Amino acid sequence: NTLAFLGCLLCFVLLSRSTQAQYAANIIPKPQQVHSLKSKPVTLSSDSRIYYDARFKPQADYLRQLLQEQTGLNLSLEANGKGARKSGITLQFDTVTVTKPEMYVLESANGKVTLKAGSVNGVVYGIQSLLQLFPVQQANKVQVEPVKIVDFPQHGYRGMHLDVSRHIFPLSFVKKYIDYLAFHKFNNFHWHLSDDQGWRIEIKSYPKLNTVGSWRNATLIGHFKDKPARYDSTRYGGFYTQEQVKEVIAYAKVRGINIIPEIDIPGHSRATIAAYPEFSTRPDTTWNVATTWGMYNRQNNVLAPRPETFKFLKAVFEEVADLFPSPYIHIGGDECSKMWWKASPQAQEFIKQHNLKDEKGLQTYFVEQVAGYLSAKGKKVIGWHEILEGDLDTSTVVMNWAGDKEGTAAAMRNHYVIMSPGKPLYFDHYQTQNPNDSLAIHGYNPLDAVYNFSPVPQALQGKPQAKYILGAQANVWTEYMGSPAKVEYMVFPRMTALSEALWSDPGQKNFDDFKRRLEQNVIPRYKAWGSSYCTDYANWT
Ligand code: TNX
Repeated sequence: NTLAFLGCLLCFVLLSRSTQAQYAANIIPKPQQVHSLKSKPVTLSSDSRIYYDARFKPQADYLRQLLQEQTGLNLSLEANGKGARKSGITLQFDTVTVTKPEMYVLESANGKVTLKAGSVNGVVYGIQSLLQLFPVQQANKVQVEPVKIVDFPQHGYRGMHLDVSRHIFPLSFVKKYIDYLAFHKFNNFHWHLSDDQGWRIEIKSYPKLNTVGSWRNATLIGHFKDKPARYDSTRYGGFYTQEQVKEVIAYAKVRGINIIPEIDIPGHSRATIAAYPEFSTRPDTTWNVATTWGMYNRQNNVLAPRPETFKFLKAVFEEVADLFPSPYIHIGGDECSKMWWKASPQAQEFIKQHNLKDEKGLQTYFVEQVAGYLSAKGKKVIGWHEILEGDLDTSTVVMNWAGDKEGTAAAMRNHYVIMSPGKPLYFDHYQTQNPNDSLAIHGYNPLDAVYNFSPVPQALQGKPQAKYILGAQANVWTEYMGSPAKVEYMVFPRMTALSEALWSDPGQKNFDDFKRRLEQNVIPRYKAWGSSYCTDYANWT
């Protein structure tokens, strides 16, 4: 009797806990609305099915795969968007209940799970929340907590960047990185494909970009746990073929992620002029692919305004535009040192002939030429905020790596802006003040600063121009990240904090509650994914 009584008590405690939305209360990023429902948990077992609207077939496959990884259950699929006859999960197309972009409504009760969305992104986000309604490891029979979630993002552009020039990573890791983005409800992956230290995408019309520009004589040694990190002079490099790039694009598409490729011009072009010195201001000289990093003021990395350079840029950007479905292509534009143009009679002559004001005008000329090639392909341009040094038309989207002041200025000039301020969104900076931390670049961007970040600058709040702030992105420059493990260590858990800063209602932000959810819900997932992460994140704030 006593045993039976204790058993009942345990049942009661367990049931009442579940009506408090125990798991839903731990979801990251925090959903806009969570309502506990009075119902038993929904049981999924091997004969449950995934029902799907035909529009969401790839996402039904994606859900099946994630569910199998997390629980071992392998559910079969059935094309039927109206809903379950047996127990199961329905991915339903719905634009009546679902009224906002990227929104989803997830309900688990009375033996069924229904996920309503009007877009691929909405379904993907509902799937991520669904998988957080039960423990990270739960085998065979899955109990889904009874709950209704109504959810949509606070900001439309939620991005993560990865620099594959300073270090290239296996294709499998690029895909894993995209999985990380999908889990965190990001919708844009900014792929930094060219820089001084290496050209990383196959370009068929200019093959020396790959035979020469993709390789350098510098390899990072001891970059992660071992110190001190340093470069030696061994050969390093590689590039992604166009077939591989297509594979990644398709992989990202299923997960609701747009890929924005960046080819960085007219500065940061050392790998290009190493391959084709005729595009530099000193065509008679040979240049090596860069073996050190920095602003490169004194080392040439700038394209010269020659007819053959523009022919080259047209061909490259056309190949890139044909490959990537993204409506936006990133053309770089950052840190272009003007001294090489100042020192070049040919560049000076070009400035005069084209009635440009000065070197800044020449930079704008480059941007406008490329914008023209891209607009003929139906694409718009994104560039780092330095592109605003000249007069540009407002169709160009500004990616602002400086602070609120520059972001505000761009918005006041009626440019759409993606905020990506070095503080706190450069994840190549340190996240701890531990003197023994793995080598990173100057600067300290701790977890709480990332969590408390808000994309819309104070000065724009309440102003009509606030609408120009599309959202934000964190940048992962990889000068000291020579392996996937180091990248993971630098992005986790800061990426998790950023996901909430961009997705969730700012009125519900609470750093202590975030840390609790991080520890109870997300860190176990880093472990399940086999990912590195910084364990020191809380001790240095
Ligand atoms: C500046 S910010 C760069 C990158 C470096 C980074 C290091 C920007 C657009 N350019 O080339 O990798 O600093 O933090």
